[in-house]
Amino acid sequence: MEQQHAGLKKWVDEVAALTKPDRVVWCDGSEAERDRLTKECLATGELIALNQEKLPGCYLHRSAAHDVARTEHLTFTCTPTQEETGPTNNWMAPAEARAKLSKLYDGAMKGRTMYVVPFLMGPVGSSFSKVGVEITDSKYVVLNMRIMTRMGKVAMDTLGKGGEFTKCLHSIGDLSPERRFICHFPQDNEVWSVGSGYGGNALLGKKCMALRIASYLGKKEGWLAEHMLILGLQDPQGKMHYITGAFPSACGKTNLAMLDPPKSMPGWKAFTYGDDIAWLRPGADGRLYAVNPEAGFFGVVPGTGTKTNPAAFRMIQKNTIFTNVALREDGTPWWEGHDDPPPAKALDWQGRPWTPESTEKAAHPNSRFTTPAAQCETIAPDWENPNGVPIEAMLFGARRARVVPLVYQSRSWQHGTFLAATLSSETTAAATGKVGVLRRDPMAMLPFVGYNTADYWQNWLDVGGKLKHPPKIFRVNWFRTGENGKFLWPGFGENLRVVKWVLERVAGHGEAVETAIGYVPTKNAIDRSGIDLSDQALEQLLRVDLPEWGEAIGSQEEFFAKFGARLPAGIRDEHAGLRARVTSAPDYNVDH
Ligand code: GTP
Ligand code: SPV
Ligand code: MN
Repeated sequence: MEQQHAGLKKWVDEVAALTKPDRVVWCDGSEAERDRLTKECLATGELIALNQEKLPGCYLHRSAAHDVARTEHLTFTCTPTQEETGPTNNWMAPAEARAKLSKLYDGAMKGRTMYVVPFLMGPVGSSFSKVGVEITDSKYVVLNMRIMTRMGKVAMDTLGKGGEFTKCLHSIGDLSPERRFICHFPQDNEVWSVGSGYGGNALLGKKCMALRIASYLGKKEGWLAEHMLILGLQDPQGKMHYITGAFPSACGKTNLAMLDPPKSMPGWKAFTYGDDIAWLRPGADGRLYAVNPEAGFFGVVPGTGTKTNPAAFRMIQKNTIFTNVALREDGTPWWEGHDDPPPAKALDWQGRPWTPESTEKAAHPNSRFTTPAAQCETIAPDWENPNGVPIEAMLFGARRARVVPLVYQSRSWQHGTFLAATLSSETTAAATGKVGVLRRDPMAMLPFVGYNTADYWQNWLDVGGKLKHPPKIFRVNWFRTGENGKFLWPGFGENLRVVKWVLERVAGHGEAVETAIGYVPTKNAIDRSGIDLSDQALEQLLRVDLPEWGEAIGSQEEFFAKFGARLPAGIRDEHAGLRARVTSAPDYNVDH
């Protein structure tokens, strides 16, 4: 490919001088290039061919056993001052980070090929879109980036001779967590990652650029980069509605994005726009418009079956890279939650013999598929619309076994921003660390805000201030459990019942009671036709337990205190307002 961009060429030369690869290859994104790299990966064992008759174009990758999820404790924001990074991110001084990582990059690509991967985040020709260039020594990363982004020539054409781009430098290094760092330099529009080949640590267009760097650019330029799915819904009258959903990792974005309307709700149709990231900008008409910057899905495999997510299950039968799933004797993959029962014999995600008697899981809980968005049967016909789609409602969801009702509506954009800022969830396998621990995860962005989260909240308030028709903001919780520890709500396609109420509220009807925390649906407002959900279960799902909320307010206060004077007044006011409403509610002490 012709290298016309002097700044890009200079950077590539500098990196090559430091990392000392045997050769440098500029990627054009062509099918021939994909086929060549795939062949090389098959030869080295980086990829294992799956049964090509049953699953054309599908391959398995087994990662290093200790490199299977994002490593948040090794992820840093490198702003000139620690104050700019804030209390919820790890900070490293830029000079220190550059010195430390330069040592790790020095000679790291000896004997290897260095790939230069230009990529475009966002639709071609869209004012939302941004160019990045990833330099990597991993063919697996190149093949994944080719699916997840618009890669190669199209990005170079968009970049032109002098365009801006995010510099994304990646080397797998020796894969040791001791020498693993994912560093962001927002002021320099740059990411340096070393020591991991896993998804969010290595596919730098995704979390590193499209969330951490983009959230910083959004602050500067007046827009939002969010960890959100984008879903279009056609109602039985034929009208289209657009919503987003922000849920922490492994909390249901891909599933909701490919929602399968239940048979008992005829006339509804769902269209997928995005499953993980949304870039949102105020439009000239005062509405908020969303585009999906990605071109593929990097989805959680376990739990994907025709009963839960049929569109995803069918989507991953071709042109898919599977990472860390189990392998059956006939060369097809298997995982917990697959349509087929557990195989009598298989190789687990590390390639070790596995039988149903094994105590360990066959697939890693954070095993993933990488698949082109275009081959999803629910993909919206206009998913690459350069103008994006106007958002009516935003859902914030998380795993909460207790306290948080199935759904409630905030009172305003400011209250909704507060509600999102206080989101908390039980941790999952998508990041290393203990699973099931409750933590605050504002906007589902805790690990992805690229600067001080207090300033990020101010940007939310500022962007909302520019909107004549701001989206309505809702909290949802598919994960509330009953006394037996089982989920009370059927979830998956049935989540449409909640979304239906959300859209009714947006339209100005939809019955609700005003509570201290916001508007909660009346029991009759949730459509239960065709499902077996008792009055009692629904009451439990919708219950607002004020003493429990009293405790939550205390924990919110502790969280907000970390931000000191930087906490926006709008957030402080909403917190005080909630406290006043909860403690003055007539039945506050009833359960004490
Ligand atoms: P990331 O890709 O990590 O950002 O995850 P995600 O938010 O896209 O989550 P995903 O849709 O992949 O779901 C993660 C897990 O939650 C899967 O095991 C799903 O089966 C499960 N899940 C998703 N939706 C629901 C639901 O409505 N109810 C229940 N009980 N489980 C769900
Ligand atoms: C997530 O963890 O939210 C993901 C997977 O979507 S990763 O790309 O690793 O961030
Ligand atoms: Mn995600």
